Amino acid sequence: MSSEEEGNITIHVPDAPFRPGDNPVFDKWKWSPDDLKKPPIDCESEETSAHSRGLVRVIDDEGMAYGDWDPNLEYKEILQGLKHMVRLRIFDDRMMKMQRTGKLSFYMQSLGEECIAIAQTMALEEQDWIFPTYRQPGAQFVRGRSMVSMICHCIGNVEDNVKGRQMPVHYTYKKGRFISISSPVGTQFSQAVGVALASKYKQLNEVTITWIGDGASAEGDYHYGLNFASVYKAPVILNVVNNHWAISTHYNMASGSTNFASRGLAYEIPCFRVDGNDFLALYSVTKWARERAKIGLGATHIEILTYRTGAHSSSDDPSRYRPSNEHEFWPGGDPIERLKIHLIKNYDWTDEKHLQLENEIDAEVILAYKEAVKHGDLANGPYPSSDTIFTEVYENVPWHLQEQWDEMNKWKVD
Ligand SMILES: Cc1ncc(C[n+]2csc(CCOP(=O)(O)OP(=O)(O)O)c2C)c(N)n1
Ligand SMILES: [Mg+2]
Repeated sequence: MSSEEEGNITIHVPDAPFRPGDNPVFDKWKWSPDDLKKPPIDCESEETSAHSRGLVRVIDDEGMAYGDWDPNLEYKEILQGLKHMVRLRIFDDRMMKMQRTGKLSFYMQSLGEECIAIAQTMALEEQDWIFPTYRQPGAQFVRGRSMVSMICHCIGNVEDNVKGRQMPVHYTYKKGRFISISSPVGTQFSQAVGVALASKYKQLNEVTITWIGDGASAEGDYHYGLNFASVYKAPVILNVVNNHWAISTHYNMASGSTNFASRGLAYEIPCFRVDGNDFLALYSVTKWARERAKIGLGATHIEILTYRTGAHSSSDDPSRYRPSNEHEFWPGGDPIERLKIHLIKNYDWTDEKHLQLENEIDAEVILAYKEAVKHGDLANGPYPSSDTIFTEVYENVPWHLQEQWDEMNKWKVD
């Protein structure tokens, strides 16, 4: 008798719903922008129960914006959002090509997720703190970082602001309060709560935003963050980006529930599930969360529902583990296409203007790359000095590191 026949004692190990060769099917979305009203800013978490199980939307399938969550932004603000998103997509595309031709060692794209950090950072104030993952580089465009500086970092040349100490795309941008991305996933979640508490302690009008992936939300860091935010009412916006995949692992391995948003209700934190490819919905929910944090009512928890259209990184080949066309079936569509259609239908935007924008940005990226390599390319440098392994960590270098530094200097060639 097999163990299954003896009783239900085998461990259930979920598999992805679709594998290469399968025809992916997603349920058609049943939510429209009219479905969910904005709760009062001082609501109890329970009042967001429907919001956590439904989907906050503003832009419908035809590109029209309506409903209680419509932030009623001016045309120029929405256009600014579109420009940042197009900039990120073209930047990513060029950098991926640089990686493929050996000019960068590693790269990670935000393909299909460009909307998230851009819309949300635009909804914040400039003094607010950003604790990103590698999938939110777009926040830096909103905060004014130059592409040249970003490329210098990705190459690891002498102008890399982190002096070659980080992997490529593990940006940090002090002026924009964009905290260093860390390779161990999830660490930023509890750090963000700590910084938010520091802001509150100092009575500063600062809010902190952070993101974690569906996969990393299976880690303790996620729950520590939620718990501290709940207990101390930290002014923090806690986002889980559910893009369906954690490298090759489907989200059904990260949570036994298909809903990530409502997990925050157990911590009595208001929770929303938001269409992650809807610029206006993301902007609006983030504004709501910032307002609530600002008046001292604490954290908001948001599931951002999206789909990772690209590979996990330049080292990944998703055709090995999922249907290559799966993203085409995702009901959320493409964030840039959706905002573009919204602008064409409602404002002065046209396909021609969009194409011109793409061409301009492409030229801007090429120029930025040429400028960046003046400070060193991957093959030839110049690179940051090897001394930077030892500098800027301790005020006084401890003896055991000094010993290693001296040893290194004996062999040094740079
Ligand atoms: C603590 C830790 N475990 C494992 C890894 C390897 N790793 C890097 S990214 C990743 C997947 C993360 O997926 P998810 O959290 O869903 O974020 P996404 O890449 O989808 O944005 C894994 C397992 C890591 N970097 N750190
Ligand atoms: Mg993921």
